[in-house]
Amino acid sequence: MVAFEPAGEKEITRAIVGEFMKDFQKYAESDVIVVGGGPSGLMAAKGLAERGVNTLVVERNNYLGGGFWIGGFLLNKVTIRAPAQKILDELRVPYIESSKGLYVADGPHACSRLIAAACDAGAKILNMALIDDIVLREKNRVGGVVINWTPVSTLPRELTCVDPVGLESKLVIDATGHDAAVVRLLERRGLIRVPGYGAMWVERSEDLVVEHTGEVYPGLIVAGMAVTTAYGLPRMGPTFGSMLISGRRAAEVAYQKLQEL
Ligand code: 48F
Repeated sequence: MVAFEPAGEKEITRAIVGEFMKDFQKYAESDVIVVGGGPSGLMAAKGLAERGVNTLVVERNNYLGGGFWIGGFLLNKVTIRAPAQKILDELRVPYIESSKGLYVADGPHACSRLIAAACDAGAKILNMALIDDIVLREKNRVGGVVINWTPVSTLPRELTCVDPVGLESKLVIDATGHDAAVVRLLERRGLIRVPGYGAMWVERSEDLVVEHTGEVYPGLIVAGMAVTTAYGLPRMGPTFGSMLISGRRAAEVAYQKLQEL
């Protein structure tokens, strides 16, 4: 027989609310907010948190990982082209070489290890929260994001109107995948032109994504597939090497910018 400690409903509720609010108080102001918890966002958050940067990941779903669980066509094998398999080595994800320089791993294994690595590094995660708008400061520099609970976005306006809340940060990273949701918010305000991503061409896309990862607008860094949308680059389909390397690069760029602020 197992005898559990006598903690009831009220203690459980207080534990959840108390700890959540402690984090929320602190992360109302972060060094970096990463929007989107897919492979690029998680790599960016991991890289920053490892350097001691206060990093908050805002993710609209109740899970993390984005497209990294499934390798395409509902099949859960993920592919990675060299040299990105070195990141799988660092994450201790097993893989096989399927053809020269092309590696295959199990999506759930790779994705869960990456999530754990970002959390182990100290990145904080806010789930079920959607980016609703952007905070702009002097000279229209990005200074944070406006968020609302994901379920609020599905409520009919005539039923209720729930104001969002604002979070401040020194930098924001748009890692929202094809949507490039933060970049699109700037476009909506006429501050940036967004060409949208081009047709599939993996051998060109991966190199270009890494090359273009960086500050797309003052205070806003773009990573992962959002880079293709922001710069009109070809899409790449189901391969993830450049997502991981782009996320790592976004962390390096953000860290450098933080030193200069
Ligand atoms: O789509 P996603 O995995 O983006 P990524 O890191 O990787 C792309 C690949 O998965 C794949 C590909 C290349 O391999 O073509 O698509 O660039 O993860 C994006 C995350 O952002 C969240 C979304 O739920 C997902 O977890 N997200 C998207 N829009 C918002 C958001 C938003 N407005 N607010 C908060 N989270």
